[in-house]
Amino acid sequence: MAIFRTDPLSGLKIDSQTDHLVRWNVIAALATFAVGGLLGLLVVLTRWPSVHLLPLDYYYRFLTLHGIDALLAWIIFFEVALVHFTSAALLGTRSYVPWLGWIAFALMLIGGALINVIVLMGRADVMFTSYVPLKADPIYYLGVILFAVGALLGFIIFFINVALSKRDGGYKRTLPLGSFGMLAASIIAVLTLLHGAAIMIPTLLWSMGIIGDIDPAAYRLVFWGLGHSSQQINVSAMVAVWYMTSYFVLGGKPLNEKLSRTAFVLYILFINIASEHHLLVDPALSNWHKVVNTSYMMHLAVLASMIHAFAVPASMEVALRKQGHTRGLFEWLKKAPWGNPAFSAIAISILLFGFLGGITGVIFGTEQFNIIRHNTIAITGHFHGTVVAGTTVAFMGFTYLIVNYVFRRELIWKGFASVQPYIYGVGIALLSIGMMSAGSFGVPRRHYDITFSGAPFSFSFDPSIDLFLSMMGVGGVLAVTGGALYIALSFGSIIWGKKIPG
Ligand code: HEM
Ligand SMILES: [Cu+2]
Repeated sequence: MAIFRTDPLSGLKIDSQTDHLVRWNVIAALATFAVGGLLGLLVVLTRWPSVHLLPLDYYYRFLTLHGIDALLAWIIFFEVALVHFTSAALLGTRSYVPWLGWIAFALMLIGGALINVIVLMGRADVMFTSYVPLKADPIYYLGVILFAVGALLGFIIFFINVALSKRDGGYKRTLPLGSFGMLAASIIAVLTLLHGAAIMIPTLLWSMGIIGDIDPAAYRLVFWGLGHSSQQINVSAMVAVWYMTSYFVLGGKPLNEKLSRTAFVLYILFINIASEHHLLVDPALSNWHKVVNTSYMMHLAVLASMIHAFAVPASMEVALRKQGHTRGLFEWLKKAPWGNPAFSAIAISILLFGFLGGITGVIFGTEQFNIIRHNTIAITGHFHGTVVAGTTVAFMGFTYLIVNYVFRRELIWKGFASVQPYIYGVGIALLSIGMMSAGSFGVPRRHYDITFSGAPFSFSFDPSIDLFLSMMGVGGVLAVTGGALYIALSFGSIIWGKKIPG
């Protein structure tokens, strides 16, 4: 028998299993984010030439783990929490297969732990992409596979819950938009994780010496079926969070639900095809192929983001005007709850995702431009604009709502909380713009020492490159400060926050 409670703040009907599954996945996400952020600090302090902190091998080791803990673990743990939230709590029905939720959680936890340990032991300095023929200890690939299988089960729970929820009257004809966005995310996740299995299982066998060798071009093609498509899980989940926050904080509803739903479908249809922007300089694929994929198909996925980026602010505007802020064109904007971190995080996420991530993605994904930006730190600047300034910031904001609705705690340190998204957002914006500017001067990504400082002919720096890498460094330190504040606020509230009755 499921035991339900009615949450006094959100009005949601939540059963106790869903409560626990959301809580533990969020706690794991916070923990991995803390480790990933600390490693990000060490890495950025190494790429900042005037600091150049870490020794050579630690730079690559920590870079590998930063990518894994921040991109894989933090984001996916949080997304699985969103799966449970949107397929049960948001529909007012229960978790139908909580045991599967715990198996998924355990697999992800074990897989994540294996990766962390083996990388820190120095046996898997292969960076996030683990391109062959760079070889890691088999334990590393095993960890990735266990984590991915856990995540796959986590996303499959979405389909099970939603199918059974309809029987119990959780929804009538269509899902609410927050759940619909996570439906898109879950469909893409299944496709993505199958690519992951297709490439990681042979690579595991190769590292064990069972398979002779793996063709690097084939590896890259299938890997990006995993690596890029998974970014569309992140974008869909982020947009679902945008819609849900507009609804929870302001009562905002999309003006044209059909349009918003269609935009999610565009993600499902076109994003996998657009994965080829990672392969634009690869000689193995033909030009025709690359151009059709990245200069045509990619724009259909981008169109979807543009629709959402107008639909969400429009839903906010209408809600605020309904509250009586109707003077002039922009009174609603002035009167928006800028001091509420759940709201401001979403506003920052929409703005930065559009300007830093989206626009640069379209540019760098075009074949001609890609030739001069590929493998420069400009690319790292681009994806810190998408998955950090966009997805991570949105998830931070939503954490504050989950602390209220699911952990049933008030936020501690409300003053700090109200500025946290701004600190993180400004930091990441500086980091990302610094990286993109340095990259446009040709600074490579994943490079320990671009001045070759110990060599007989080491050269001193171009002042403009130094300037932009310092901008990245300052932005990075600021972002880590905002990130640490987020961790302190979230854990602090979970432990010491005033209990919300109900
Ligand atoms: C807290 C602030 C953060 C800072 C200061 C930071 C800084 C950096 C730096 C300096 C690099 C290395 C660039 C290079 O040398 O090639 C990097 C790489 C990377 N970062 Fe971050 N980052 C942060 C947050 C994040 C987050 C939240 C995510 C994911 C959601 C993320 C995902 C990645 C990935 C995937 C890489 C590439 C790893 C690789 O090339 O193998 N970062 N980051
Ligand atoms: Cu991509």
